[in-house]
Amino acid sequence: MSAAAGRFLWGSATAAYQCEGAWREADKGPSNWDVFCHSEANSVNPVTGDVAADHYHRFEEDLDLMVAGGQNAYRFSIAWTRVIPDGTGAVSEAGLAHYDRVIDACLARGIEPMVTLYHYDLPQPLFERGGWERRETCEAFARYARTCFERYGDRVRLWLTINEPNYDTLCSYAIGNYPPNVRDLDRRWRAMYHMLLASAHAVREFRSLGLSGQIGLVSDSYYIDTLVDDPAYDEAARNADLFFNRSVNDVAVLGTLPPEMRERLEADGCDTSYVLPGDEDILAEGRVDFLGVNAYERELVKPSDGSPTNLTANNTGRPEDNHEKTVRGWFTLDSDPSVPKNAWGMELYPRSVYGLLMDLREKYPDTPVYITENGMGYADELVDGRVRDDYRIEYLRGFVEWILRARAEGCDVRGYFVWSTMDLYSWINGYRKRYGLVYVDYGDDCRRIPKDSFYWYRDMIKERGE
Ligand code: BGP
Repeated sequence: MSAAAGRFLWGSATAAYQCEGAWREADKGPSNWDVFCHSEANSVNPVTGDVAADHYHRFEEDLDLMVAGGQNAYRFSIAWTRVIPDGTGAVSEAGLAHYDRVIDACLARGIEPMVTLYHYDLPQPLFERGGWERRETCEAFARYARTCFERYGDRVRLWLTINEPNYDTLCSYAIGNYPPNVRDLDRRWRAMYHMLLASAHAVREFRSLGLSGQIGLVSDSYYIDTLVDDPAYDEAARNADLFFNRSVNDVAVLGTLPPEMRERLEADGCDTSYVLPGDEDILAEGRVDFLGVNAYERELVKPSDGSPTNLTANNTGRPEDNHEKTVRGWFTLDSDPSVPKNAWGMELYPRSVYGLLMDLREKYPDTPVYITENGMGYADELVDGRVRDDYRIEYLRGFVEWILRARAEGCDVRGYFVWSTMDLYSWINGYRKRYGLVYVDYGDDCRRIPKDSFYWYRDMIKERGE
């Protein structure tokens, strides 16, 4: 039994491509993000994760800081391209050995490792053959997952299959700001379906090995809210819930596509021929033990007037740079002028997590939840050797309060992970947008400097931790 078993987990999170760097070290193969970042398509903030926060070389220092910060858990992802460099071929002993060292370094420090198998970075050869639009990727993922379970299953108690099927595919295939930069909802639903199927395959592999740990999926889930209480708004909220939440969570937790999902897609003229006979058994057997929830903001909606729904992403912090993509009339996004937002348009509304947890308890009463990400992006500045990020402390404190309240009222929440452990590459947002509890001075050899929020988190865990 690992050090933190049974305790509430207070940790922080990262993802391989965003922090490791070492993009060509040992046997590592290229991922879609390596290639995209080096291409002309990467034009909004044209930087790469080649070095990122150099976590590949500094994970021990980062784990030492986590210990100093009172944290008892670390969520990180394995780069598929280190373990199986081309996605489907030979397994790399060097790649496997790297994560042996990371996992062992966690355990030696009393830190519970929570391992994500897939966090946006797909081996480039699989990507070039159609990526998540193809079933072949599900099978390749199952093999990769099994390789990791066999190697680390004796030490890792908490596994996560795939990070954010909803948000990842929205960005990659609907908004089009992530590779492959497609704007086509049909292709988006297909890719997301295959991610969910791949997750179910991995869960089945996990079960077949009879390991003692638990396995979940990470879902970016939203408290769906309206400013007006009337039937038309309620319907918009139900549609948005299906679109953002149930399309992933019902599949992962209940093991089945919501029946109205397929009807709705077909009514929209979407092709659903990728759903094959026999899949329902795979999905049913691939139900998760727990749900990882990335909770940042709510989705505020109002009725659609029949015109297409706008989905927006902002990667620069400049409102004029919103990317928009339309969905066929399910709901319209609303805005509440009384709620503050950060520079990238994210609502700063901690109460949303309470509504979300209550909703998850109602829908999936037997499924424990971990908040696998929550954090605030800000263009932090290092002034006289210190980052005074009171804005972040206020946001995180609000979330912690509402989570603990939901827990006290019976929600089975078992852990909380701040995004992110240290500053890292923020996808298309580049490096200016920082989330870390620890500042990374990119101009000074990636020197680490704990921010005020790091100390606040340490003291809060001491006071509130169980
Ligand atoms: C989540 C992702 C993370 C992280 C975070 C912040 O959706 O799982 O990888 O990046 O969001 O988002 P961003 O960096 O785009 O601001």
